[in-house]
Amino acid sequence: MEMRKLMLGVGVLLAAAMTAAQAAALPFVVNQPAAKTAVINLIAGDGSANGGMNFNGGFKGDKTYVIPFGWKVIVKFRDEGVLAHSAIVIPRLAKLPVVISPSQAAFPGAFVKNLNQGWSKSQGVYTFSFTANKAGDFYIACGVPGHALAGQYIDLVISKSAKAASFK
Ligand SMILES: [Cu+2]
Repeated sequence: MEMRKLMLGVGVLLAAAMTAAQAAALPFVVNQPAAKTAVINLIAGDGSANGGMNFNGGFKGDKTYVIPFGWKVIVKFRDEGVLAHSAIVIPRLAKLPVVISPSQAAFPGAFVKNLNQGWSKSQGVYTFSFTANKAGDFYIACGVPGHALAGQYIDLVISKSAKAASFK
């Protein structure tokens, strides 16, 4: 009986360790060309870059997602940081506002629920999707007040010439 409990405990620990390792190894983008779909793993607070105010370690537009025009984009957002964060796709603004509202989304539904409050690590993954039916340059920005202004945004390019989605 005790041995059985111990074995169960070890199993739970192994499962937890595997989940953490899998999260660390998540690809930032997965192409599904036959379905013209890109699955994006968008991780807020991924390491200490910009005081944790980053996506996939990028900030102030120093990293870029490229998506082929017309593809469906499925964004799997998670927060690995200490602070609550969120995300919204917005047009590239010359000056980022302190507060971003869901009505500023460049595509219908292209934002994390509780945009201004944010989404914490304990809430797990939040998935949203949109169709990249406008070519051009956009930002993926955090919607928690002040975060985008502090640099928590990366670039998103919707390209008529790209054949696959990428992140770099
Ligand atoms: Cu944030």
